[in-house]
Amino acid sequence: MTTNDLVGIAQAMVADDKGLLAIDESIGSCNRRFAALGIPQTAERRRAWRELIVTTPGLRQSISGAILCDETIRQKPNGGASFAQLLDVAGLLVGIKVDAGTIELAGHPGEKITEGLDGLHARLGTYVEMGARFAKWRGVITIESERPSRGCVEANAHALARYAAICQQAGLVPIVEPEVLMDGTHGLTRCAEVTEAVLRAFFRHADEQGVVLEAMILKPNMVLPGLLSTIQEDVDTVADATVKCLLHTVPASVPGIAFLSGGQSGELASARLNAMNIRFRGHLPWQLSFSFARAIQYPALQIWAGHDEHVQAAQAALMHRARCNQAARRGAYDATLDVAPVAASVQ
Ligand code: 5MM
Repeated sequence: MTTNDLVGIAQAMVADDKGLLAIDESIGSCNRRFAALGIPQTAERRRAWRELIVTTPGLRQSISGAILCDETIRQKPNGGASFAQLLDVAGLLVGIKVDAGTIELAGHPGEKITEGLDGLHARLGTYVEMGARFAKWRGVITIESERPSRGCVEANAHALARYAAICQQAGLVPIVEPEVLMDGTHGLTRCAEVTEAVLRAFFRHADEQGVVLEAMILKPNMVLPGLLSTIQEDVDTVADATVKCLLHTVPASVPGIAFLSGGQSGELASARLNAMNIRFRGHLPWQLSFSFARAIQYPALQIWAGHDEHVQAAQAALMHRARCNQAARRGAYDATLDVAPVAASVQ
């Protein structure tokens, strides 16, 4: 895989107003979401849910690629082909989450560092053989009165940059996901300050580690007030603050920015992405896209609820959210039409 090949894959990941579908929840995260809906927390039900998603008819019209987790890429869907083969047949690029999750950052109580750099190059080789074309690593940053610390921001930025360089060496396009969490009472301005600091630190480390910016995708949070903030700014204010933050920090060589949804509702995530594209499309150096998990998977997961007889209705709901987000990339999302049409038909 040459650097030019990687650049081509990165561009394809954000081409044609499509976006990425994150179905890479770790076993623990997936089980938590299943438990809330009374779905059995088994490898078989996790496989069935992921198979429902990747076999959704027409997914390729709105989605360029899907991010799997280690369990899923090794599972065999019912038809016998691998998930990577299913995605390939469906016309989607195969991605893989390669971080090993977060632990408490030593010396920084309450803050997290992401693990997984040891042995990463060898693991990536296995994923390439399985059909993966891109990878993903998430760093987690919390906002509180004295947090994040400089040590936490620097450690996570360094890990993300090392991961990205190793991916490119192994022939995978890295998705770099530094997530500033929405949890807390902080306001929009504080989120903007922290997000700017985190992105600045990442691109400084990326430069030092030799990351080819043209061959990566950034997956940041939007700039939002904390969930418990008493002031919740409107969609246009969020759009302006987010784009301003990105213009301050993200080099023009990066081909695309694919947002995480972070716990926003599907409708709000679409509306905010839509507002960014209405206000700035054609005036930005990078594509503004999406790499949502919850904001695409809900309400399809609620409709499915673990029942095979609900598969078609759940796929229709999933496709609806995928189309809404593609429309948002064009600045053509109409929130007044965003009623999940199949939800009422499921008991
Ligand atoms: C922030 O989470 C990522 C995007 O999902 P949302 O759009 O729902 O915020 C997501 O890709 C996440 O990184 C994966 O689900 C893996 O998370 P865990 O914690 O399960 O490793």
